[in-house]
Amino acid sequence: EWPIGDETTWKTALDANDVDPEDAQGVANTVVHHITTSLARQAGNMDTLAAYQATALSVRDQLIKRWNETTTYHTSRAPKRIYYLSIEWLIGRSLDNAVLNLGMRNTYEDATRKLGFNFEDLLNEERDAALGNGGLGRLAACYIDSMATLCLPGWGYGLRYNYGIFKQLLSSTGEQLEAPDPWLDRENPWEIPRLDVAYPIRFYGHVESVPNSDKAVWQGGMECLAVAYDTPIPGYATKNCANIRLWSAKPVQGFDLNSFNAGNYEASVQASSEVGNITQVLYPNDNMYAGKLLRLQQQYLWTSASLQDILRRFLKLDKPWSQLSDFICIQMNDTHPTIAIAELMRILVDEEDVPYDQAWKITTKVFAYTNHTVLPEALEKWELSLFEKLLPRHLQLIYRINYEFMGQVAKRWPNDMDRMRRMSIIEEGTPKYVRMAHLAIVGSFKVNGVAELHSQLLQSTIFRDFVEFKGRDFFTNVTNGITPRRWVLQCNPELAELVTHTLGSDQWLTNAQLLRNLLPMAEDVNFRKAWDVIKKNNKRRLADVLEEELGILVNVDSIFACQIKRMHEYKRQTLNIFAIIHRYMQIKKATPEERKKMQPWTFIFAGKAAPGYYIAKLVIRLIVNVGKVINNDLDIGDLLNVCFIPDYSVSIAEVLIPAADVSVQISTAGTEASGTSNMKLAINGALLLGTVDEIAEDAGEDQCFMFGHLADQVQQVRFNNSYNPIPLDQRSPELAEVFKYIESGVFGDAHIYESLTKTVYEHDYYLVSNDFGSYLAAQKLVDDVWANRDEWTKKAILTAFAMGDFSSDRSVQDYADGIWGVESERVPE
Ligand code: GL4
Repeated sequence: EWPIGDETTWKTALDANDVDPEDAQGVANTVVHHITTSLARQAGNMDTLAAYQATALSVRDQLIKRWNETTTYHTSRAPKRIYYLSIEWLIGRSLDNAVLNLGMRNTYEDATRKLGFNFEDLLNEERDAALGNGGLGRLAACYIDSMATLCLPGWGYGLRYNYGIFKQLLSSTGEQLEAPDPWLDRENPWEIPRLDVAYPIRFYGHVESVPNSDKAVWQGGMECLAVAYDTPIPGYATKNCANIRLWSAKPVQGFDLNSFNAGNYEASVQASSEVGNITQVLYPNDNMYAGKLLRLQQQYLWTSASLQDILRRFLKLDKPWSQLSDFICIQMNDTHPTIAIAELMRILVDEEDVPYDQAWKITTKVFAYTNHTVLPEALEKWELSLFEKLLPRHLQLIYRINYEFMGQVAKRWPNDMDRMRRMSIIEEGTPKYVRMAHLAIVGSFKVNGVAELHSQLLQSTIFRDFVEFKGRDFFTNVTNGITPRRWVLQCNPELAELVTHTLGSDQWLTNAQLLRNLLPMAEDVNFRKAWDVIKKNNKRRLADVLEEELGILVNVDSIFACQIKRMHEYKRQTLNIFAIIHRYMQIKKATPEERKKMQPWTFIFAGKAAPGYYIAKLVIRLIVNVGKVINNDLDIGDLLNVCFIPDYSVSIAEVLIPAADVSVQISTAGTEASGTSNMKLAINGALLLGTVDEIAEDAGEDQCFMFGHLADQVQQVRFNNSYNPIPLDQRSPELAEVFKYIESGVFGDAHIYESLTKTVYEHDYYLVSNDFGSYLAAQKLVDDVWANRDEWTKKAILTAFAMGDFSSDRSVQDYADGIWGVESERVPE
């Protein structure tokens, strides 16, 4: 039944907004509509930025329509919903991705050409939405794409930072400089402000208990609002459209009326500036915990607002609290939203009058937690005094949760004080800490790691006690994945076309396992030729960028070896740059005859270092300065180039990844939870040069160049390095030579790098010296295969088409089946 007004008028108006996806004139009409109305511009007063904005607004209209249909459909069906809470969303650009997913890429290209613009130019006007650091944030972006494509009733929740990850600049001496990323300075066409969707959030204050009840009253302190901004995320080949709801902090009142009336104007606006800080900037740490109050404020604002929003939707269903977990599941992307467990308890107990025990039963059926790292320095633990100041009621609830939990542990293992101390949510000591991972495990119904090896390590190391307590089934694995839409179709259109043409359909884009059917094409000469042409085109495109942006001329017939990821000691960019220096030394020593037999390489690095991470920044400096020497050494011809591309981003990755021949994945075994750049590189035909990880298993070890100590050997070697050290020239004579070369001052003042080489000379925690020889040997194998180009191409094809398992559609389906218990709800055509 039509809800309001005249049905015919409504429906005619709705139909009038429809655009035929094939109709370029129709699309042009909508673009011009936005040019003249939304932008208040005219044909004579246009530039590519305005054309981009109008095009984006036209696409956004399409998205909103689908968004509306999806929400209406899901509301009517009332299915179980999944909410994905991630403090980072590393989306990148949206225009190309949106028109591809809508199946309107060609129509938009036509329409904008007819209006006098080149579509590629428009795409380049868009700024990246860079609300993330690296793998963790990009994973969330891939997952929401898959949730939309699989038609799952799901939303993402995050924070609308005014500043995304910093812009990385390089000084003339190769040092990283950080500049802000004011990505919202230009209007963001991809977001829909929902100023009416705002929830109150409290910080600080005090708690009064309510006699004879579990309840308490939390009051006073500072109150602010979390305001919603929605980003619609279209699925591929479906009308379904998911949503990322991002919260922005806003003062409750613009200013404090009392101070204002008292004539103190400055004080009257002060409160609003403290609140405004909360969603100002993304913390730029990856795999590194910082412990800042503002970060805890971010976490609480985001999780509290998200929960209030989720519960409001649930309450409309008019179901009892006991059925909460039949209708919602909340996936916590790492421990950042863990405070949600205490917040749900607070809402149920204090506000909804649910008795404590019942509330705990309800709560522990709702949450699931994904762990993304075993690095101890990345595990969140809040200083108790800071926590208590900001969230006094939550600390009380955590004490009670821990009390009951410790009681269970004591019952199972009487008098095992050491076990209790290890497992407690509160870390005793001076100072005391709240361990967020422990709270996440105790409050969840399922915990998962992100790769086979990582999940095993979790269970045998940091969560070992919890495995004994909860049982094996409580822990599971969901291997990470990447979306083939952005990471093949969008970034490598020629390869996508070859695949679609050869398979006779584009179904591989939603069923990546179909790629396996192309494995036999490795033996097909014509296919290999077509493959090589595409790779060469992509390499040329990248070479042009390197020339334009960095002034470095590279040899497009060289091996393009990419190490593109955050700068971190465990990822061992050091190993790579030291090996490059070694290679350079070999070339310098070689006779002209010997040089003729050497294979040419171009090493490409990109990645940011956390601003406070001194050693990681030093590594950048070394890479840049080594590059300067090598790239300007005319004597070595084009046998070797080294490029550091500044300000790595999703958009830069889209150019780099299709051009790579070799994917450099050389973290110390067992430290990288589940690399995802390796998946993107492999599916675009780069061969893996790396330490153990599961891509090797899947692609078949034959296709990869593996090296280095295995995860189960690392502890012992590490122990020896620290306690029974042998001098570096015995551990690795080659590396000792490289260090001497650095110390001779070839790459600038040697003492600059002392603190870096010292980490290897001394404890070498990451086994750089122990793996150096075998890394060189693995590169030698790469040389040999490259010498036989046909064999190379075969391996590349076999690698790429074995990647079906690493589609994020597979990952998300695993979550849906194994953890969330949600089902596809496709909007009818
Ligand atoms: C990370 C892991 O380091 C990375 O291997 C993984 O791909 C990613 C997503 O699961 O999560 N953990 C942290 S912390 N940052 C990451 O990127």
